[in-house]
Amino acid sequence: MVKVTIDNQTIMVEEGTKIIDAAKETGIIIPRLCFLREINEIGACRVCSVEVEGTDKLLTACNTVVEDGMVVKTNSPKVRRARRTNIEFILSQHDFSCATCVRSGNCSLQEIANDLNVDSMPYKIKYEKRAWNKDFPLQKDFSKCIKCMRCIQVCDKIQSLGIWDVVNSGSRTTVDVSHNRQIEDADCVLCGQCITHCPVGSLTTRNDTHRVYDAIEDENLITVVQVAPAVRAAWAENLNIEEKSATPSLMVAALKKIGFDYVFDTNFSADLTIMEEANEFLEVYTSGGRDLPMFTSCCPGWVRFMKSQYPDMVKYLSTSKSPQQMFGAVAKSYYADLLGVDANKICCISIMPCTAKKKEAEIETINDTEAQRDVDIVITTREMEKMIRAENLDFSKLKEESFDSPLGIGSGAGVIFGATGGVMEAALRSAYYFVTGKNPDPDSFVSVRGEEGWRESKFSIAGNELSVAVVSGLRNARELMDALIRGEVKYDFVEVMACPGGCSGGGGQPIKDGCELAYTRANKLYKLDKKMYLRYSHENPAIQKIYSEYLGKPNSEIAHKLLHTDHES
Ligand code: HC0
Ligand code: SF4
Repeated sequence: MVKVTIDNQTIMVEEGTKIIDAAKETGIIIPRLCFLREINEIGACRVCSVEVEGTDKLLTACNTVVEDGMVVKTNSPKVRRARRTNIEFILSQHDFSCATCVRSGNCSLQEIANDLNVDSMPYKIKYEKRAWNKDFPLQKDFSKCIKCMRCIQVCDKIQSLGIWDVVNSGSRTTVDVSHNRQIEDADCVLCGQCITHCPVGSLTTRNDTHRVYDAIEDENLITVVQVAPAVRAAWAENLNIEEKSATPSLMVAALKKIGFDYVFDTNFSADLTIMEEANEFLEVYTSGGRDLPMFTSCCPGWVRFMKSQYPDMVKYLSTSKSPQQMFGAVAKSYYADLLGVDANKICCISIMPCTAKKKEAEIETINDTEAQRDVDIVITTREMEKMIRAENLDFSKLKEESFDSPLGIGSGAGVIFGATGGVMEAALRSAYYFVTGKNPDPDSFVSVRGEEGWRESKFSIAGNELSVAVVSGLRNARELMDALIRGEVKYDFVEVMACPGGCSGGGGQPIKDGCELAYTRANKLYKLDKKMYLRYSHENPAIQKIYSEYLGKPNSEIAHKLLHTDHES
């Protein structure tokens, strides 16, 4: 232990503690901008500067380790002046048109500038302008980049992709796509982790809300919206609604106010995915002779990763489409028939916690052969939040509403898709039933849950030994793939989600700078599952009905046409 005095308060802390953490123990939160714990502790923004007795220079609290006897001042006049100047420098290279910025009200730079009472700009403002492909789901605005390096580090350390790098020098230094590539050629998987870790509005998602409004206004279109599992765990985080009131049913009510004709649930098609994927897995497993596992394919970030990093392994992906795409395919066939309308009258909109889903919906070969898109428009949870805000609702007066039927009926197994391990757990609940004819205890497979980036479990179902793995975060996925290829590990079934923690930590989710909320949200999903009457995908009556009336059985010819895809084409 070492002794440190911070703002006249002396405490003992463990050796190796950083000043920023020691200060926290004394109740002082040192402001920070570029800091991301264990990912970006480089002191680039110098906002966390502090005075240390015996040194003339100010030191950065995020990466300076305390020494025995150190005396630190975290808010002296010298510190305040330096912080202010640093922020003014950063602002001098930043387009601070806050009123039109997507991060206004949720921007760490805006907040710190306000906290430091920056009320005028002593420096000339000059920011970088560069072109960007406006159609790409991930958008970069160079005029707002503050060169904090977070995106570079998250992409490199968490996702092992290295899409971003520092370019140019001197006052023109900025962050751009690495190796002089265009973003669309750079193997970006669109997980959006750089967006959720950007402290300002430099990295954002393409705004598709205008297209949604146009569809709602178009009297010739029927708007059918699906809401992904993980959205319900996060939708109200930045909406100032008490947590216990922020139910999925209140979210449905808010969506109805926006004017969608039908509000449905991706949980329905998550259940459908389980029917197809669990049966596909059992077919692969029982046919034997395979030395490699079947991989889940519902995360488009992971599928993009597989295609660019391990193209020879793409054939091991499940051919089942993701729930998002299955929903669209069913909405424009089965549901169009139920409504008695032409499929082209239906505009299918998804609300997803994900940036990559925007691109998944655009993959030509994923769509049904009738030359129409399964899903027409994808917006993220954050875009939905903006649309809800625009309704000016008094949530205390808003009455809860249920999802519409039948594509709004989902099981608890569908709900947990939004957490890492959820697809595996849901698939095992039903695979057990398909093999034995009996339901397992719904909590039989909870060992696949957890916060480790790479987890393994073994199960025995009717004498069949199953070895499964669950991975989230692409660095973990890369390690697993390399270990599989080297023959160091062997699994039958592997679930991969690109975002750490799965979709609940997705790149389209609400941003709370500095907070990693994936597992808090996952726990909300587990609680919802636990409370549900339906906990097995195969018991969902709407699923049983669509098979008896339309699809026949899992993996039938029509199921294949609508619900499966060839990732290699
Ligand atoms: Fe997910 Fe999904 S669980 S990928 O994270 O499978 O986006 O929530 O909608 O499609 O269901 C995202 C979330 C989904 C899909 C589902 C899967
Ligand atoms: Fe999208 Fe979920 Fe995959 Fe992240 S984990 S890329 S949010 S589907």
